[in-house]
Amino acid sequence: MSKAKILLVGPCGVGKSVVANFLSDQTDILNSKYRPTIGVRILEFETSLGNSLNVDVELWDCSGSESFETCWPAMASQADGVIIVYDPLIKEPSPAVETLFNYFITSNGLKEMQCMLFANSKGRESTTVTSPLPSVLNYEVNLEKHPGEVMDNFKDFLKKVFNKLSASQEREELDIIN
Ligand SMILES: Nc1nc2c(ncn2[C@@H]2O[C@H](COP(=O)(O)OP(=O)(O)OP(=O)(O)O)[C@@H](O)[C@H]2O)c(=O)[nH]1
Ligand SMILES: [Mg+2]
Repeated sequence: MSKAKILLVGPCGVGKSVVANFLSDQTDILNSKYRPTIGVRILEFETSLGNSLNVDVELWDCSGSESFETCWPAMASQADGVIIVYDPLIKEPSPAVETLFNYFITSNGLKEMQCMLFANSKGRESTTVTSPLPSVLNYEVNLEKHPGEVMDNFKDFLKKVFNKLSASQEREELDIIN
């Protein structure tokens, strides 16, 4: 069974740790008080993608604080997929979604399909938002009202990431034979 390293990145306080806890099946996620992540938290779990396909996920819940930008190279290294979480009600987030995309995707040699945006308005009313990166998958996250959708979007994303991983692996195997 293969394993994918998936990053959750985005500004401080946008809900990355809450989303990480939800995706890794931890309970009581919305009642906790804000505890900024120090550096990074790595959550390892197995999840089912249907058709008796189980995969291992290493979910890196990264701090959004500038003081941990020195950790970005270690976070980015060998990443297979990146979820950028942002608050659609904040006009000029820091770091900007574009900055994160450029660093963790473009400069990191990943393809656009290895990235997904989560617009998390944290249960507040949000008017439909324009995506900061129109060509990248962008989902509105509402863990309070539609948790199932968040999980479905995550699993669809994982399917794409694992398809890409197995295609690369097959190519490497063919290169060895030829
Ligand atoms: N009500 C509600 N609160 C949320 C939701 N998502 C996040 N929060 C709250 O927002 C605060 C920040 O959430 P975190 O998940 O810790 O934020 P973070 O992005 O991990 O922040 P850093 O670790 O500092 O980068 C916490 O108090 C959460 O409980 C949500 O969907 N609904
Ligand atoms: Mg956090």
